[in-house]
Amino acid sequence: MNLQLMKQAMHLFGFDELDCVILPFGNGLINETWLIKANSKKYILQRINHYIFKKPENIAFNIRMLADYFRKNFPTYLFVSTCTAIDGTDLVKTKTGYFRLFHFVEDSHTIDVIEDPAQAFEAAKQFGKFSALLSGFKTTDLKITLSDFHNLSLRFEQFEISLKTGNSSRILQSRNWIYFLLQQKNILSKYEICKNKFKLRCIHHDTKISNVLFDEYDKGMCVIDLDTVMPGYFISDVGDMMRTYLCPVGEDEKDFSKITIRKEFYDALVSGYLSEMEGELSTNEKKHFHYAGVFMIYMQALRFLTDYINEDVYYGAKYEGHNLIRAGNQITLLQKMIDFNPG
Ligand code: GN1
Ligand code: MG
Repeated sequence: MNLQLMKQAMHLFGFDELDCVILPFGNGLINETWLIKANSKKYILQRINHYIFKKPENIAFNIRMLADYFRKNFPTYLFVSTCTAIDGTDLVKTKTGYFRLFHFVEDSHTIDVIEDPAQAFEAAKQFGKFSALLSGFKTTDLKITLSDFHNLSLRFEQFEISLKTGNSSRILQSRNWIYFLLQQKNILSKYEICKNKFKLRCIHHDTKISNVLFDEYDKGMCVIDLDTVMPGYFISDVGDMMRTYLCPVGEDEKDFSKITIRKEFYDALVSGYLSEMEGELSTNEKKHFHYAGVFMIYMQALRFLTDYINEDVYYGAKYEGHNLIRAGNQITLLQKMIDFNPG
């Protein structure tokens, strides 16, 4: 994107655009992020993808409400809130979309690839802490920023629709994986039975490792990227951690022989999460840790394959067949997760 457009956004936050050094930052698939250096301080500027988040003001509303709640009830909790623009809002609208700005948390860093079980423990502890501290918050006060985001029934339905309306040569090309995913429909049946027994909580819904800030000693500081904080079930957060922490390679890896489940990371993740959520989760919920992983990996495999069949309209593709690779990667991981015995 044209640097001038980000500079215009910074201007609306009261910065002299000539003072701003702008660098691309992070690797999210949906929003765009930059690191800004200005007045010898660092900031994070983000443009919200408003084709996906159709009401970005709902995100801003939720972040404000959460910030107020933490300030009042847990003043020492590190909550990364947004900077206020000149017009008093925390979300500015320009011709090219909606921008918001965060202070960069000094002495913090993020991790892109998880290499040590201690990092899994720390991250899971931070996501657990986030939901545990918010257990007194009225979940339904949160606005829905993406409806049915982790509703597996809907994701399955969208997959079925793509099989009727999607690109027919891509359907033919993916037939083995389509068949595999249709055969795993028992994961959906289990979700439909279980979900009503799980408590509706404040759930982050995007618990990948790069959404945790670590300090210089590699201790977790807090969670970031709060766009999808909504009422939900713990299986979303625990499951997405399993999807992204247990395997030594990420969802873009083409060599599927590298896909494995690392038990020591599983154990660290579960104990990190329980170190904050033990007293919150019901006995029934605690029996569903392994299922959480299966649930989220299945959903992501369905989403990637649906997008491939629909010609990459949602995730985009860096090369022809990218979403097919991602789907195959997640299907391989799903099979490994199903076979994995946590002991
Ligand atoms: C998207 O943009 P990013 O990378 O934070 C997606 C997640 C997927 C993830 C897969 C709003 O997250 O649900 O798990 O890609 N977010 C949205 O990499 O769809
Ligand atoms: Mg995200």
